[in-house]
Amino acid sequence: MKLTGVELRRVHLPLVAPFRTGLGETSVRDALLVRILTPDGEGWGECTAMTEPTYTSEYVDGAHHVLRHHLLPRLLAQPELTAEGVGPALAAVMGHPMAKCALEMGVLDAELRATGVSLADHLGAARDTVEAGVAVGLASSIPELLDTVGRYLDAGYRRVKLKIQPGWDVEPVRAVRERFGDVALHVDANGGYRPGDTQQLRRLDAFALLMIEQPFAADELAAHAELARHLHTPICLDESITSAASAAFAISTGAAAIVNIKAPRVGGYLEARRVHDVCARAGVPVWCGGMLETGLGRAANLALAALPGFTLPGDLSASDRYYRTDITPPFVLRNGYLDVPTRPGLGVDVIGDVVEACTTSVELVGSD
Ligand code: OSB
Ligand code: MG
Repeated sequence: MKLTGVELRRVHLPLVAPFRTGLGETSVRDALLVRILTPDGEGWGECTAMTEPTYTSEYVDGAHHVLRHHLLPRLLAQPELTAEGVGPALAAVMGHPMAKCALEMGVLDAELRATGVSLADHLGAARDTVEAGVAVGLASSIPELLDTVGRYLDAGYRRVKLKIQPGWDVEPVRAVRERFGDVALHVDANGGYRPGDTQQLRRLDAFALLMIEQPFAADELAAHAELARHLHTPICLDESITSAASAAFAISTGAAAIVNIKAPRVGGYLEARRVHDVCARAGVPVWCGGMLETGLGRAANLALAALPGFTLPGDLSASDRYYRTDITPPFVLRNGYLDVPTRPGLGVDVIGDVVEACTTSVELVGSD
């Protein structure tokens, strides 16, 4: 396949409610979409970098720049391209996995649409529905938190993840346990604790949590392994896992008993499948993380989450948990599950009018 051009498009989508974590607050998703143009048809990808570089070092303006000036020239110079070839074609550029993921996703969509294969089948999906979980941000009070969690449980979500930070941990978890009983519950700290906080984290052992996600900074692998020796609650790593190799190493050191797989964080859906394979061989359960994606990223995440090793519910929620109007037909909950798209490629089409209406900039980069 020869690329004839790539469109970079920024869209602003207001969230139905602000999402607050220890990293900051998001109320509008400033998403960067790529449209891959080929003589055999087009494909869409989504770059999930956030507005600010607070989750990892990537952020949307930086991703836009590296795509425009470093990644697209390399990709467009390829005489022939396959989705498998995207990673190697971009390997000379260090880092920027979310920007790279968007391009590989767009090429996968174009290639699989042209050959009539769904992303789920291509990756090796083992199921056609996926259990839906929901991530709940920091709240301003316990009553407000209980109200939010109650509404999600009423909607059918099968697992709740609470964002925590020092000063907002044991009390909110206790309150949710007391009110909602043995609901599947876990917490995510986005690296907000320090190794000296071990005694405080041990207090969470009283609440039968499924896991505690990323208590310490991304590079604190030894500290996570040490914490695991003092905690009954399993430790899950998110930010620390940047590739299949880093997953294998984290598991071997005892730093990760569970892995959150986000394709954008590891450079694409093909590397995400390799992370899944490494974890499956080690007997480590995985689940699919989210980045407040539009329907494009959600479609791809559902395909990934249908692989056999994804044995825990992910941060995969219905479109209406994020957006009043999504850029694809909305994903809806059915008895707490979401359908895995079955049509070729990502299996979803963007709605032209909606995309146009929320576009803030668009640039077409040609092959010469
Ligand atoms: O840590 O999983 C995280 C969103 C942005 C950056 C980091 C994270 C998140 C989420 C969102 O938790 C979950 C979702 O998309 O539903
Ligand atoms: Mg996380």
